Amino acid sequence: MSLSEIESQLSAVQQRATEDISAAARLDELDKVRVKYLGKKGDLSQVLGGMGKLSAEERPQVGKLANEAKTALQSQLEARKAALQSAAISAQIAAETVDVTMPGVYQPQGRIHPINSIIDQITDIFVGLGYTVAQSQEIESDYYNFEALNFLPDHPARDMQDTLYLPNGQLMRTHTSNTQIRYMESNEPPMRVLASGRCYRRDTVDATHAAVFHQIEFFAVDKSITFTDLRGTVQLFLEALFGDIEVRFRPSYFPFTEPSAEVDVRWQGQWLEVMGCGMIDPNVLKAVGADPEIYSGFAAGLGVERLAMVQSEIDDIRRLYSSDLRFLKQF
Ligand code: 2NL
Repeated sequence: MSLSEIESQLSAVQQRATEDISAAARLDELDKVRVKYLGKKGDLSQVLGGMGKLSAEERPQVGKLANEAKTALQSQLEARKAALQSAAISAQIAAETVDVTMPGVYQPQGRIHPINSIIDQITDIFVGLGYTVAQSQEIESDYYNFEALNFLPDHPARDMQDTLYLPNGQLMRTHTSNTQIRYMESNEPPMRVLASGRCYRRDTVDATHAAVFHQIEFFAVDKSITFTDLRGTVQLFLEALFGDIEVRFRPSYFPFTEPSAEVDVRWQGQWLEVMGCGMIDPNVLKAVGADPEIYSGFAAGLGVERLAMVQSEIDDIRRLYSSDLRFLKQF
């Protein structure tokens, strides 16, 4: 190749490279262009490969031209690279820009459901008295739901329970007392415990009955617990919950307490039944391994829905489970 041929090839390579550089739309494309023209086996090297036949005077001229072409292409590559990088950053900034004038997404404020709210209030009262909070399973065996609680197989009170039985012989607990039996089995007196949770019954749902409901029970076992302790605890609890209020005890019957009582509060001029209670039956203490000659205890239970309905003047238990925001917003 002659000097003029090499010169014209060099300028042709340079022109194509310049076009390819400006056409590269991405950084990886640009790098391919760099390799194609300036790489070891690139177009520029190929042209210089033809230098072999030139004379000693001509070679430095070609070398100079080749260097100039190389430097020019390198600076074009750098400029294009910088332009592509800044375009990429601008695009990213544009994509991530927060439009502060856009209207906000309405996120209504949640609130505590009246059932949970009353459980929280009652829990706070008893924690303040030094009670431990306990919970246990809702699927239970006959033993923990009935037998340990002194419901004998032929006991009429057992028929009073409309229980949901499972195919495997277990049942849905009808009260939270299983928690207390389990707690007493694995702890030694003295103890003061509050149990709360969901309970189940097989019942037709109406304004005052739900198939799933909540119960709270509390109990104390120690060496000299008396009915007076029960009377005082119930009074203190109801006053903490309802304010200054009249409380009366009526004799009653439960299989698991003896003696037993039902508790009424005077509410808007009426006596309203709010809970049941009594001294833990010696048979229940025996079932959990506590000697009734040494220990005694009291226990009480209340229906949470009923208490919420009294406290908040709710006329139908089903409102508590309707998920109707117009209702729930009032609490
Ligand atoms: C009611 C009455 C009551 C109890 C629950 C209880 C638990 C154990 C031992 C003795 Cl493990 N008693 N609980 C006692 C008396 C009444 O609930 O009307 N509940 C809605």
